[in-house]
Amino acid sequence: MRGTKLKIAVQKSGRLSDDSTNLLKRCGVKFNNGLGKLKSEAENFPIEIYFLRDDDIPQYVADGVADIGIVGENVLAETRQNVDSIEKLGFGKCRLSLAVPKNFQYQSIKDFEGKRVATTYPQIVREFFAANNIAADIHTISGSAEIAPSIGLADAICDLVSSGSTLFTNGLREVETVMLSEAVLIVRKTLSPELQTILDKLLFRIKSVKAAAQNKYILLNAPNENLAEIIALLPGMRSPSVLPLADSDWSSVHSVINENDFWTVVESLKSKGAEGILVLAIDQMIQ
Ligand code: PRT
Ligand code: ZN
Repeated sequence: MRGTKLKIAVQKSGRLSDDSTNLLKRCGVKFNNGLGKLKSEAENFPIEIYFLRDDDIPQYVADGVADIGIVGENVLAETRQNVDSIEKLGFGKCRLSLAVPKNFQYQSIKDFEGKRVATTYPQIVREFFAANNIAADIHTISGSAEIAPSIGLADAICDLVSSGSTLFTNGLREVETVMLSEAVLIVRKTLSPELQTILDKLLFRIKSVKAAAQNKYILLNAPNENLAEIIALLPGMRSPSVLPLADSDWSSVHSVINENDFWTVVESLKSKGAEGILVLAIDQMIQ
């Protein structure tokens, strides 16, 4: 494809890589992301994909090497580049937390006063302590913060946590959450009108994919005597579709429900006599 292209930076290999490329693919963008590729051109959408280390993405976007990027909010906060974060993407969820050895008698954040804290996020941690009026000694390390206390390098750490099992296996206990994070779409400060048009199209698709992921399509058979109550349980996008069944005492009801309410709604539907409940994933949801 010729003409103006929007350049998007995604993580080359790591925790955000698969989710980032899958998101683009679900937006209908076709490209080849074969191993070792640094750059790929989409076949059917005016974008070019750059595969980079996550820490470099904010700066590349700020400098205009890329127009947009997908990166964790933690990396964005640490690198403090002048870019706009325009959409949360719902994956790469984690938290940046302070953790102490299990035998540390922790009572409050004041216990960090004068302590050595190892982290790969010095800027965020420094700001957090400053905001809480704590003078701690921050040791910047480049990785594996969780081993710092056991080798005597620090009294505590500040690192990303998702399941908590890394902290647990290293004899550490999470005591304070410094920030919550997930992957976000970042954009450089000024885009030409052509690039903005491409971004608006992509963003529209991203929002549809996100909405679809949060919702399910549900079909069921409802006894007509309870139809009103069953419809009330299923608000749908506007309202549920109701079709007559060959058996005149029953109707088929189609609707969309939010994943979070899913099990509660299904239980209520069953208690109202709903049968043959089918639940389907939605590919895209255009709103
Ligand atoms: O090579 P590159 O620099 O691109 O990658 P990277 O090694 O710096 O980053 P990567 O791939 O590990 O993480 C990319 C992004 O994923 C992070 O910036 C976060 O936004 C997000 N993310 C989500 C996480 C985690 N969850 C996570 N659990 N990043 C790292 N971890 C690590 C954490 O540092 C700790 O070592 O996983 C361990 C803890 O996990 P649990 O499940 O044991 O608690
Ligand atoms: Zn990194």
